[in-house]
Amino acid sequence: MIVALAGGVGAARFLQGLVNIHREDDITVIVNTGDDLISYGLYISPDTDIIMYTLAGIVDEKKGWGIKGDSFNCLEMLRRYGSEVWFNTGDMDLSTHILRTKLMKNGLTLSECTNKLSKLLGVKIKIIPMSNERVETRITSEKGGMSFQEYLVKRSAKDRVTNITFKGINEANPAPEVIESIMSADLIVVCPSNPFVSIKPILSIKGIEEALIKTKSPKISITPIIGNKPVKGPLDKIMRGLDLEISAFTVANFYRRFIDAFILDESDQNLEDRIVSLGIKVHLMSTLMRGIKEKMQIANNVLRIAKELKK
Ligand code: FO1
Repeated sequence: MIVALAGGVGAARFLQGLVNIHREDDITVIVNTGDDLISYGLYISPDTDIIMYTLAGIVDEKKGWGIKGDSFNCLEMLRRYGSEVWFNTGDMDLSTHILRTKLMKNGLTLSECTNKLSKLLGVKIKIIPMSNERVETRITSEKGGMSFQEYLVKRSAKDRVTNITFKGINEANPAPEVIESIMSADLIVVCPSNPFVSIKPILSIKGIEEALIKTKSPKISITPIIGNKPVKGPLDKIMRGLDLEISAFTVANFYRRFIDAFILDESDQNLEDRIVSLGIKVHLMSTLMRGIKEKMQIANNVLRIAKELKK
């Protein structure tokens, strides 16, 4: 079983390549839910939905989130009613949130809802939210505290981030099967996601990082940064705010407690020695994933490196 730790768009792109070269029913994805929000009473789980829509082949590829061809009539009507609308949920996308919220109200856990929704969309890989308890990523900035989506979407990531916290993290338990899948995995992949807002919440839930350290399987991470630019999202802004060096080295260093190998972009060869000095094997390659061929190539490389690590 391949187990992937995942955020949103970057992870979904890698997984799209992986499902083309490996049996879908042998892949489990543990997804960040710190970005989840409640909007107009609906429970929205953006990273889960991005992965689910991408693997179901219905994602809006250009944006990386939402459903292709979606309309926004409901939001337009809400605006007409004078509501402040900033989180862009399309009409078709809304049906996912309506159904999830209804199922949760009927007593299903977030994992049960995710399982049901992804099955209904024909997704065969197992998608597990990191926890069934609510964890909320909070951004502290010069403008005060806010949720992650307020920071990213409402305020366009323009505020200097001074701290990131995860509300509810100490009370949260790993969702069923999270620890079991990590411990029995043949390979763990840390997807090219934001380490500080997408992967850190997963690692911060009790028992998860310890399981990653303990498990015997090879653990490989793929860089989300090329040069000093993230492939997607506000990672550079967040790192600048936190006074961190904006480079793949910082990412590798952040995962050093458990990863065996790090996939570094070939243009960042100058960082290789520093990462190797952390005790991590480095593999250089092109990491940009535009088309399906590039996504499959990275996935193939990950499987090849895993085999080498097992020797
Ligand atoms: N990202 C945006 O930048 N603007 C949006 O209005 C927005 C809406 C949205 C709706 C549903 C969904 O599943 C994702 C959505 N995203 C939007 C993406 C999301 O905010 C982030 O990309 C992830 O949380 C980070 O992984």
